[in-house]
Amino acid sequence: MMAGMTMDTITTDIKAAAAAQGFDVCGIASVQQESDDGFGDWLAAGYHAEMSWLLRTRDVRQHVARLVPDARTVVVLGKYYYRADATPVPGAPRIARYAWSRDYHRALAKPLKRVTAYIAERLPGVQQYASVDSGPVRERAWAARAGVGWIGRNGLVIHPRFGSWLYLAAIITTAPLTPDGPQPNRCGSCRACVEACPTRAITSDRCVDARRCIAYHTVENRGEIPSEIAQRMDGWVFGCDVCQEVCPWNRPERLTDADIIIRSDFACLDAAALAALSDASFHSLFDGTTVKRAKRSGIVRNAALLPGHDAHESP
Ligand code: B12
Ligand code: SF4
Ligand code: SF4
Repeated sequence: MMAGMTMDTITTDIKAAAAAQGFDVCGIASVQQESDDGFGDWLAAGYHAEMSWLLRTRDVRQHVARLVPDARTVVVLGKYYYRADATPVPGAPRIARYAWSRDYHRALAKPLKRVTAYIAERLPGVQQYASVDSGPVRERAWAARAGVGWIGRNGLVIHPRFGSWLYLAAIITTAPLTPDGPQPNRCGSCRACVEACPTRAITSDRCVDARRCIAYHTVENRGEIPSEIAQRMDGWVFGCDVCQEVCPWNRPERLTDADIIIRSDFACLDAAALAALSDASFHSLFDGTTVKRAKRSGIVRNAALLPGHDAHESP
């Protein structure tokens, strides 16, 4: 470290570097804040459904030091993605807002790498692990500890300005950066998300049972969708935004449009065409987007369940 340079200054510079890379929020948590916040109980209850990778990586998710020995802080970054025009025409199949732009895993990879490199440049010798979504890092819990927002009743991190429309990424680092404090929970007496969830998947405050969640079934479930869920899919073919759309912190009138390019053709998808999607059309429509995660078979299965489609009427 250069003489006279305090950790506060370096922390401020890292936040500026994150902003320069296009991240809308950046908060820092001390690893000392790591605690048992119910993750183990969530797994023990079977709420992870068939996502066995969550069970397999349980230990490392609960102890960041398994990824980076001597880790001192976790830098949490958020990228805002709300766009008013990412709204399907009435009756068209619905794709969740987070999937209307370029796959965020890819879009954020380089900016994240640059912020990680910047930390190493300022503090040579630091050990770090960076991840967007797919690494064994509990991004929401760390975002809350880093003061990026609070965890709402729907389980999502809510930022006072951006609502819950944020992709999250995290850098675990041995750098002893200056931590931010957590934010107060501002859900108050509101229960809009709990009441609006079509499948009653929010079982208690901040706790979502993936076995009942439309986002799980449309994206991660590789088998059959249980009929009690299939009947309540509400037009979703990839993900689900109901518990976000009803949240007062996500009201369109309090939000501005994010500076991202979206797939405006996702506004008028056709259920019958999706249910009959060939391999080639699946690739031309969804390559480069997060929708690829569901695979062609998943999209075809989901679209076939939509109202008005023959498969939906069959017993
Ligand atoms: C598995 C997973 C899912 C699963 C399970 C969802 C779930 N509720 O956990 C499924 C497929 C259903 C899913 C759905 C969605 N997901 Co998801 N998902 C993940 C993933 C990969 C791991 C999450 C996980 O470990 N879950 C297990 C829970 C128990 O643990 P946790 O999230 O670490 O934290 C919980 C505890 O910390 C607890 N908690 C903390 N403090 C306290 C205190 C008390 C007292 C209590 C009781 C609880 C508590 O609350 C947290 C939320 O439940 C993360 C990425 C990542 N690497 O973290 C993305 C992630 C959480 N998902 C994300 C998104 C955007 C979604 C969807 C909105 C996508 C969509 N539109 O369809 C939905 C929302 C569903 C919902 N309401 O949760 C974002 C969230 C962004 C945000 N602003 O919060 C993440 C962070 C991905 C990313 N990098 O941006 N997801
Ligand atoms: S994503 Fe949809 S199904 Fe899942 S908890 Fe939210 S509203 Fe319920
Ligand atoms: S809808 Fe209400 S209870 Fe649910 S997350 Fe938003 S403010 Fe909290």
